[in-house]
Amino acid sequence: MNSSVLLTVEGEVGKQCKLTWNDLAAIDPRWQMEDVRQIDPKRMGGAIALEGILQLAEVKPSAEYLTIHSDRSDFHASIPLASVRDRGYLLYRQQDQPLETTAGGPVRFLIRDFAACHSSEVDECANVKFVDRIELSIERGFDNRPVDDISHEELHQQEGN
Ligand SMILES: Nc1nc2c(c(=O)[nH]1)N[C@H]1C(S)=C(S)[C@@H](COP(=O)(O)O)O[C@H]1N2
Ligand SMILES: [Mo]
Repeated sequence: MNSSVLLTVEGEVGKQCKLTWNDLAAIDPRWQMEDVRQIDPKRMGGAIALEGILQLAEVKPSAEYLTIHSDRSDFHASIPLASVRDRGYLLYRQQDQPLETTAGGPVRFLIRDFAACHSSEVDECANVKFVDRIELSIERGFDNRPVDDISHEELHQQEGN
């Protein structure tokens, strides 16, 4: 498990990355947050700051958008990179174990001070679960977050996505 690729970082980067759990855990401690309860009391576990991942991948100045993909569950959010650069995190661990699927694992995006669902681009819906790919791009990428209360409600009725 610890040697399988959990997260691909691609697009407007100098170095495309395919990261395992061990790679995430080995990122400089200055980017590691031990307990995300400090930014969201509903969540538990350890996270890595988005900025740590961006530096690892040598993000290019041309990157304007960040698209967080869960290809496995077909859920995707694309937001202006500048709007989350200093407040985006990737939750990936519970002590020394991978984050469980029930918590959105093995990798889950989490934004500090997100807005209510579909009240702004950077909303709770952008806290993508089961993230497998992060894409940096010049133009806005694919986004299939629910756009209104009805589609949002339908989404929440579905089990396990
Ligand atoms: N992969 C995936 N991530 C997702 C969703 C989803 O359906 N699939 N729903 C989003 C929406 S609309 C919201 S409001 C939050 C809800 O997070 P929670 O279930 O942990 O409260 O997750 C977001 N992340
Ligand atoms: Mo949402």
